[in-house]
Amino acid sequence: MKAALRAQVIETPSWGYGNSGTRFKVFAEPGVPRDPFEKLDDAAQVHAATGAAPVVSLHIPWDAVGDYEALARHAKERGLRLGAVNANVFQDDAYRLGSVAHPDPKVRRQAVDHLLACVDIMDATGSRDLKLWFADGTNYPGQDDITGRQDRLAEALAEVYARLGDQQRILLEYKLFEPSFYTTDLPDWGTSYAHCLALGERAQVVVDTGHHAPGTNIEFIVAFLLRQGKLGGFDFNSRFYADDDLMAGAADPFQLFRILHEVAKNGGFAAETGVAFLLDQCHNIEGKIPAVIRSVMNVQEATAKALLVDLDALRAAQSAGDVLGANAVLMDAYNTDVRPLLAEVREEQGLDPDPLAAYRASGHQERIVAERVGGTQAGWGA
Ligand code: LRH
Ligand code: MN
Repeated sequence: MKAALRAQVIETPSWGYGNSGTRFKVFAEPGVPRDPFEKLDDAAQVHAATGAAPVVSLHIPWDAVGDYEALARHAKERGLRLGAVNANVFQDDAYRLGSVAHPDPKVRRQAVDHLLACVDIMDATGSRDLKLWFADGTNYPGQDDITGRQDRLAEALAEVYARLGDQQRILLEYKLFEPSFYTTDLPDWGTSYAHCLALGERAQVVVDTGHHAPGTNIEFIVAFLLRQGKLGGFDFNSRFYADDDLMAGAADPFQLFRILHEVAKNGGFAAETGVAFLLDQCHNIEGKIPAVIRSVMNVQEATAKALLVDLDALRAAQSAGDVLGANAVLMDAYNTDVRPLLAEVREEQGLDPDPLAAYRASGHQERIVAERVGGTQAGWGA
């Protein structure tokens, strides 16, 4: 168990260190990075404090630079590596009616060319995963042809899949709605799964915990995709209502535990299963670096509780039809305070048992507020 916790790798989002918020307001914060290099400097603080966040996912063009090898070197010098490359075909004016599913072949060409350019970036950064989320959809019945859009989406994905290198994957993310409000071309796990099956073994589904209808049993989706060998990764965050993108585990720690219980039980923590554990959050009103540290700690705590589940006792109760007994096995693990264990694991790794105290003591926050004056703070350009 301690070995699994020491080996845990959580991928933090470059955009989590920049300004991001809602359509109503994005609140800026002193000391925010002005470029991807400074975002990596902040990500390095999260890894230094937690020991569990050595990978940073990029978002293009938010993290566009002239020299991606230099960015990868900057990461390496700070004990980090560059993870998933997130494409962005949802902010260009051309994408009003969609990107890869747009009715106009010229716009589809523009979108596919961006996706192919992201694979070129992966070649430079050494990234394995091309993470694709499409805002594509319609707002009114009749606006466009539902199956026609699926054909266009499938054609675009096939072209990009063919371009992948041997060690590279497509992680296909779905989302119920927003910014499209009538149809979304990739609205749910089933649609993503079907497209991944059609593409091949190096196309897998991403489960963003904020992308489901209220009341959706996400751990069922996770268990099913793991059984099919089609779970590529997670975008962890939490929500009370919709795609709130709040800190992972903050709104519903029990759900995060139930999800990670299915991951643990179905071999999802084994490196060879290849599940990527990303955070995908917006820190509009809270301190960005402490928020990422807290989120990593929340995932660690849910993981430790999941690894504590007595699977033999659980299976025995399940096969005996002992409903309450089986439920009690899970609740015993969930109700166990794993913070002392995680503090011990950190101390054994030579880390401060309290990552947030370690960050406060680092002086990094004061330093970046003093140094990062002028220039344009990084944001998500929405
Ligand atoms: C879409 C999404 C996707 C990212 C974006 C930042 O809601 O979850 O993963 O590209 O957020
Ligand atoms: Mn996401």
